[in-house]
Amino acid sequence: MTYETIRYEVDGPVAWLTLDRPDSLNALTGQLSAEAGDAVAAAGADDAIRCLVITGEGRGFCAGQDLKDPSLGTDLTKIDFEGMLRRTYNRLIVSIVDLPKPVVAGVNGVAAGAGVSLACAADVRIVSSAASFIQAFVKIGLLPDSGGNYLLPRIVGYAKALELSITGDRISAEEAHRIGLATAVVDAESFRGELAAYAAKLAALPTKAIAASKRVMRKAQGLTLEETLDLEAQVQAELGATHDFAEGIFAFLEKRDARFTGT
Ligand code: LHQ
Repeated sequence: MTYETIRYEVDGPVAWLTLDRPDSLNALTGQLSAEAGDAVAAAGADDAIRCLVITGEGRGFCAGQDLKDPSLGTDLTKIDFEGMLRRTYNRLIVSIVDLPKPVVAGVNGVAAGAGVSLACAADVRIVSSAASFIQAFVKIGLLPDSGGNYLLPRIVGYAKALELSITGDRISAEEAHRIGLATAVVDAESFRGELAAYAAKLAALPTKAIAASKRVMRKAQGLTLEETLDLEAQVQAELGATHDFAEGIFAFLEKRDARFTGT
């Protein structure tokens, strides 16, 4: 697929998916969602990729749905919300959450509406000091979508997620960090370098163990303690057969840094 609204670049073991519609603060169109979905799948299919970064070009991370997208039609009261969400956003969000490798949202600037959900679908959020978050849906009479009712409460807790969703108040990067939405806040000047360093750090870790943590912790949200213990025992047995487990043990015994390969 040729990309017109995103860029997909590979730098060693890290793939960079950059939303590339800076004039609209990287607002989402059907085309952008399709291209992003294709890029996420490409990162998933390439064993050499051990971390995916999702970030935005220009001063925005993602302003949510492009409210000027001609494909919405001329009569906005007639939007096929259900079909549109199922076809585009829903698939993209699940593909990111399910990606069996770490995903870093590099929140370079404002995230609004579905842009907040996109950031929440990543495993961690490295946030520029110039960024902010706004659950903008309520300002246009909608409820959070793209997983906003599932992901955000799991990150910041029910009360704060509900407050942000029903007020539509904008919060700063520092506030996002205080409530646990931002994993780290980085000075805007050094953002790109620190984001790359964070991604490189994740890419050097045992990828299969990370994939297992993502899968099991998500699944455990709907399991009992006993079911979770069972699942952990089963998946730990699988990880025990990986190269990276053996390498981790040898490195510990030999008092050296481990060289994980993601296998
Ligand atoms: C935009 C947008 C945008 C187009 C900024 N669209 N151009 C799912 C299914 C179906 C339909 C509906 O929605 C959904 C899910 C959703 O995501 S709903 C939420 C949609 N997003 C919003 O409501 C956010 C709208 N944007 C804003 O509130 C502000 O732009 C924010 C707070 C993000 C940033 O404010 P500022 O920093 O003051 O920037 P700005 O407003 O001046 O925007 C810069 C440009 O970007 C401007 O264009 P212009 O040609 O005037 O310079 C905006 O029109 C454009 N832009 N967001 N979502």
